[in-house]
Amino acid sequence: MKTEFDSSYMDLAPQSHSLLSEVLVGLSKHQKSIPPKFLYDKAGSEIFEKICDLRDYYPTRAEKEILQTYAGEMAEMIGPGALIIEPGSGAGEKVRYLLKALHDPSGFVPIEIEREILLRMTSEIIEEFPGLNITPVCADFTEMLELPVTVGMKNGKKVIFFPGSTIGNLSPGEAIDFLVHYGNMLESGGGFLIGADLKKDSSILKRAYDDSEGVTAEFNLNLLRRLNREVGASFNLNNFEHEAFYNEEMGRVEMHLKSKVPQLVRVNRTVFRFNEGETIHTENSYKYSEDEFAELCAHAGLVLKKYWKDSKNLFCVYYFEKE
Ligand code: AVI
Repeated sequence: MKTEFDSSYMDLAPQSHSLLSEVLVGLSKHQKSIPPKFLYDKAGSEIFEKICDLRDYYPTRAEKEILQTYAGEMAEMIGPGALIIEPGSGAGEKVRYLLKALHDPSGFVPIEIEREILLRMTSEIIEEFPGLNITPVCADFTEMLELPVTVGMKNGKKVIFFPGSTIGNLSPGEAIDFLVHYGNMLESGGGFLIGADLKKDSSILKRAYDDSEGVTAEFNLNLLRRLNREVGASFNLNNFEHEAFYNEEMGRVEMHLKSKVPQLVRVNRTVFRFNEGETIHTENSYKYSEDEFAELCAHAGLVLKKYWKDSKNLFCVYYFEKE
């Protein structure tokens, strides 16, 4: 059967043994932790979409305002015939602002771990942008996959689009590794268009990550539900609670799951002890000033060309070029 897009890269997603082994390693640490990427199973991704619409959660609204207002300027900087690569593309809502504004884009390469979401978004984009060459890649973008150099290749400049402040969920060291790795896919002069959350009053941050409707709590606790289902764990969700706070010294919001009682929990064949008040660290969300972010990216050989902020100065979208 003839497909309307290149489907050669639809099977690079990891299997569930990676979930079990990474969880066993994380729960064996002194500060128990689980990598944040595991928050996004199908249910988690749906809850995250609800978070994005919350009044208390400002980043999505602020970034959309920036894209709506300045996509034309961004397109001018990028130039005609560009190939857009988007790691962790999700439902692909934000890239549409960019694709609409770009002059004759040559292609789009979304990279997304959730196959169903990727397929839905691919067919929507095909319909909305007829003639655009689209190469969906079903993979975990944090695994530093090697995309064959030929993926989606045409003549224009390649630009990595990384919105949503997902870069803030990586430690600064991981963020540099990520930028270097993806930067290797670009020629000199290729670009990065990155959305990153700005530092601000901690009360605004607290509200955004511990919202009054309890949706973020549900998002965090869903991780335990996933582990019960997928790797034979015995978490009692009533015995854990969501915790989120701004760690001023580290410049990051931390999300934890806190044990309300002393308890034993089985994960597959291993039993873990939790003291009352002990936590599993599930996510960091780093916040950067404009200068801090430009300095971070300079470590990966990227030169800041321009940045745009929303009207309330909450969020920033940066355009960098590879040296
Ligand atoms: C996906 N990421 C950028 C979100 C953030 O703001 O760090 C994830 C999130 N966690 C809780 N709320 C939103």
